[in-house]
Amino acid sequence: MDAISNCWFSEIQDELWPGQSFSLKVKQLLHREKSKFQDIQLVETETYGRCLILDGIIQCTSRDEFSYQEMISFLPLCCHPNPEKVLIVGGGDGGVAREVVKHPMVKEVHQVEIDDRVVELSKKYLPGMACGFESNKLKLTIGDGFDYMKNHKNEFDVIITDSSDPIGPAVSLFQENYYGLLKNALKEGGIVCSQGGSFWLDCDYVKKTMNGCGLHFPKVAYAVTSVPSYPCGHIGFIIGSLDANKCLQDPVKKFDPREIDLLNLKYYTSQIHSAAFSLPRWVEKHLYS
Ligand code: SPM
Repeated sequence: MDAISNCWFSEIQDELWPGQSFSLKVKQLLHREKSKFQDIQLVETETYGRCLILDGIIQCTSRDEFSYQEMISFLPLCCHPNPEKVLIVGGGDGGVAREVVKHPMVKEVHQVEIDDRVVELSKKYLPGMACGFESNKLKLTIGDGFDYMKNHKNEFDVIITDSSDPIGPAVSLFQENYYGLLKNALKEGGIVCSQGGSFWLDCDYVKKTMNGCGLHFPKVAYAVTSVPSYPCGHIGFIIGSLDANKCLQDPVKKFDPREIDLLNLKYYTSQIHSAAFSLPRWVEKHLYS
């Protein structure tokens, strides 16, 4: 946890990525505290801008955060024919909210985040992400995602789970019963998208999570994006649809280059959407056979 030494922060996590560690050179520790839920650090780095670290794990850096936030948002939104009402679980830095509110069909966004300190510190130190909280489409609730969903049935078109990694309390967001709750909170034809881990780190865990999702959703797929500040330089998303005939690889909403510019998207395009589902042969076999 105290991984800043000689101006380098090293992301050491022996359970999730044993024997490897990504490091960033730190210019300044901006803030550190222990909230009710976790250890929170904000650092200014030499080459990745500002970085949010929770319990010793990098959540986002201002240099590459858009590739994660755009993809976890636009992959499910563009698969849905009319994503009017969206729920975000987690996402305390505001980056996913920033992306979701951009979508022209989205009318209402609800977000439930457990740690108000992550929200407040992101407003102070990560304004480029926390601007998502300023939208008048957004209603933020501080609370537990599980409890929230127990009280919301048949309400949402799309639910995005922007969680930290499956260690400690976040483990529950990768389990089969969580997908059961998600299903109940969705309207007919609804779509979910969750942080789904990396196939390089633990392909069995990705498959296990997809199988859990598959017990409740007739269509499940895994897509990837490139994030240099995450271990192995990439991360995946697990996407589930209640529409058994949905082809998740083909976006129903396609943006032309002019719209992509207007939406200020830097990573997501309709071509990237489809490409994200193309996996190396061994991964494809492992996950789908
Ligand atoms: N809004 C950004 C929050 C990021 N949530 C995901 C963080 C994952 C960090 N670890 C990546 C490890 C890959 N398995």
